[in-house]
Amino acid sequence: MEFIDEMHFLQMKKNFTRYLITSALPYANGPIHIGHLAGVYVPSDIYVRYLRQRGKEVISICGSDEHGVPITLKARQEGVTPQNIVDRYHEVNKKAFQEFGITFDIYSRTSNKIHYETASEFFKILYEKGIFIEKTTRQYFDEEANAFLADRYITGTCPHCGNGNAYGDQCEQCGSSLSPQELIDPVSTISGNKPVLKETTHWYLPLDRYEKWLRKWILEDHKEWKPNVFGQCKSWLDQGLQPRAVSRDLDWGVPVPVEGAEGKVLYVWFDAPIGYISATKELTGKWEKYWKDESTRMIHFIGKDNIVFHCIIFPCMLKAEGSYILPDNIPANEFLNLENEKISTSRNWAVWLHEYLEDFPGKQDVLRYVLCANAPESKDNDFTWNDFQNRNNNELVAILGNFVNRTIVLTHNYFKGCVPEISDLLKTDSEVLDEIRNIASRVTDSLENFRFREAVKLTMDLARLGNKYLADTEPWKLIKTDEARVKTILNISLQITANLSILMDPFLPFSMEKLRNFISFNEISWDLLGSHELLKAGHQIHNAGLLFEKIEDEQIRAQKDKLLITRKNHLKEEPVKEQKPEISFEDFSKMDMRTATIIHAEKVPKTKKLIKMQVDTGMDKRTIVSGIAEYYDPASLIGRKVCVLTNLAARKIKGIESQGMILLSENPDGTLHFVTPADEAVNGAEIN
Ligand code: B3M
Ligand code: ZN
Repeated sequence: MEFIDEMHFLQMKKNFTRYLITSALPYANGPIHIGHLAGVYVPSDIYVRYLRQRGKEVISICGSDEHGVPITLKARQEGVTPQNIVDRYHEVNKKAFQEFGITFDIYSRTSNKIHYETASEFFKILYEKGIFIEKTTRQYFDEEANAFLADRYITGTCPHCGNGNAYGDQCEQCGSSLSPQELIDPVSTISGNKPVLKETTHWYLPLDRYEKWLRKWILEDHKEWKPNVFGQCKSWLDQGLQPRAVSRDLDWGVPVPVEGAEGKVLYVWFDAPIGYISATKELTGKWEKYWKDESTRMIHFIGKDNIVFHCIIFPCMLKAEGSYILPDNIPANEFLNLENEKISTSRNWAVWLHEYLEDFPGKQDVLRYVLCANAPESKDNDFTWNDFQNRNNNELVAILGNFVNRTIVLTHNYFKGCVPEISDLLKTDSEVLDEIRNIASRVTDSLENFRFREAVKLTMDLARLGNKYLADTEPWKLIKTDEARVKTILNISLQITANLSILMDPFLPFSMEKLRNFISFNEISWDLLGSHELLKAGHQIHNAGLLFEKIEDEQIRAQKDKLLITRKNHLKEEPVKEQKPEISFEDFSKMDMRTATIIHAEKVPKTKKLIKMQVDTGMDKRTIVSGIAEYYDPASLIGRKVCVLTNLAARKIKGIESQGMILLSENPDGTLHFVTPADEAVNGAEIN
C-alpha cells in the first residue's frame, strides 16, 4: 500500500515492532453499559482490529477488576460474599464482550492466583527497594464490626451544605470532596455506631519524588497525547503531587506481603493496573517481550476518570520498579450520557450491553457504529435512542447497505454475478478510483491518531462516493445502449465495495464479514486498500443478502419506555432509609420552620450541583444555597413556595454564606424534590 509510508509511522512510533493494548479492567460489581463501551472498549477494539489487519504483532489485554470497596459494598447490600459478586459479573461481562465482538486476547480477572502472585511480587520489589514511605495515622474504626472503615463506609453531615448523608470521601449534594474526619457526627454504615479513631500503618508511594521526572516524561516527551489527557495530567502536576497510600485496612484484596501487615490489602488502584501484567503472563510465556522490551508500544484505553491512575500513578510504579516499559499513549475518552442524563448504575439509568444483545439480536454493528460515530472523544457526549435509529436507518441502511446492494444486484441482473471487464476510463472513473485511495489514506491517519469518530465518518464517505458514482453514471439507463460502459461502472463499483469490506471491518466486523461473503472475497489485509483490482474480471460473486434492516419507531418507543419503567421500579426497589434516633419535643420545638418564596436563583459557578437563591421568609429576604442544580433549572424556581428551616446556623458553602435550609425530600435513588406548602400559606407562616 504505497500511500502508507511504513517508515513514516515507524519513525513516528519510535521504531515499535509490536503492540501491547490494554483496556480498563471493569469492576466486576455490575454489568457493562454503553458508557463503558463508548469510553473504552469500542475504540480499543477498533484499534486492535486495525493493527491486526495491518499485520502487526499485537495483544489485547483486559479482565475483571475484582477488588475495591464498590465490590464489598455490593456484597454487603446483597448479603453475599465479594467472591460471589465477582464470579457473577465476571462471567456476565466476559460473555457480553465476546458476543459484542470485542476481541480481547485474554479476559482475565484480578482475583486469580497469578495476579495475587504478580501483585505481591511487585509490591515486595518496591518495598525492598525502600520506595515506600511507612506512615501511621488515625483512621475511623468500627468497634462492633472490629474493622477499619473505608471512606464509603462512613456517613455523616456535610460541613459545607448540611447534607446528612454525606460520605467519607464526598458529599453528593454539594459535590465537595471530603475526608472522613471532616464529617459532622460520623456514623459507620456497618454497625450504625459512631466510629472511633484508631492508629493504623500504611505504605505510601512517594509520588512527589517522581514529579520532576513526570513533568518531563509527560509535558515534554508526550505533547502528542490528547488535549483532555494532557490537560488533566498538567493540572495534577501543577497542583503538586502528594504521597499516596497503596494499602488499605480491608479483608478483600491482595494481602500486603509484609510481616505484621495482617488485615491489610493492596489499594485496589495499586493492584488493578498490575492486572494488565498478570493477564499477559496468563496469556503468554513470552510476556516480558511485551512488558520489558522498548520495541513494544504500550497503549492504555481508559475513561477520563482513570487518567490519574494510568498517567501518573501506574507509570510511577513502573518507573520505581525499573524493569518495565512505560505507556506510549493513553487516548482516554470523556463520558457518554444517556438521553441527556448521566448514566447511573445505582439509578439504573443505563443501556446494559447484555440487554441490548437480547433486544437487538444480530445488531452488534449498529451499536458499535453509533457509539463510535458519537464517541465522547474530546468532550462528554449524549446517546439518544432517536439518534441510534436515525444513524441506522439513514446511514447504515440508506447509504452503506443501499450502495453495496445496488452494486451486487445490478451485477447479477446484467452479468450473472460475474465481475465485468473494465474498458476505457473516463475522467469521472479515474477520479473515483483516486478517491478510494485518498479516503483509505485518511482513514489510516485518523486511526493511527486515535480519531475514531473521524475515521468512521470517512469510511462512510466512501459509501457515499459509491452512491454518487452510480447516481451520476446511471448504468440502468446505459445498459440498453452501451454495455461496455456499464461493465466499467460496475467493475469500479465492485472495487469500492471490496475496499469498503476491508476499511469498515474494524468498525463493523459482523457486517463486513457478511459483505465479503456476498462478494466471495476473503482478504482483509489493510495493505490491499486502494487497489482497483481487489475483484478481478471474471470473479464470481454470490447473491446479496440484507446487511442492515430498518429499526422501527415501536422498537425505539419500547426502549424509551423501558428506561422510564426501570427508573420507576428502581425507586420502589431501593430500601427506604431507617428512621433516625428518637428526639424529644423540645428538641423539635427548637427548629423554626417557615413557608417562604424564592425570589431569585442562579447557579453557583464551577459547581455541578449548587444553586444560590434569594428567599423571602416573611421576616426577611436571605440567601440560601442548595445542591439541586442537577434537578432544577434556576429560572424555574422563581416564585416557588418552599419550606425553610430558618434558624439553622449560617454556613459558608463555596464561599457563599447560606442562612438556613430549604426542605427537600430525597428519594431512595438520591433524586431531590421540594417540600411544598399549600398555596394559601403566606411567607413567614410557622410550620409546626
Ligand atoms: N476498575 C474501572 C473504573 O474505574 C477501573 C479500571 C481499572 S484499570 C486497571 O470504573
Ligand atoms: Zn455538601
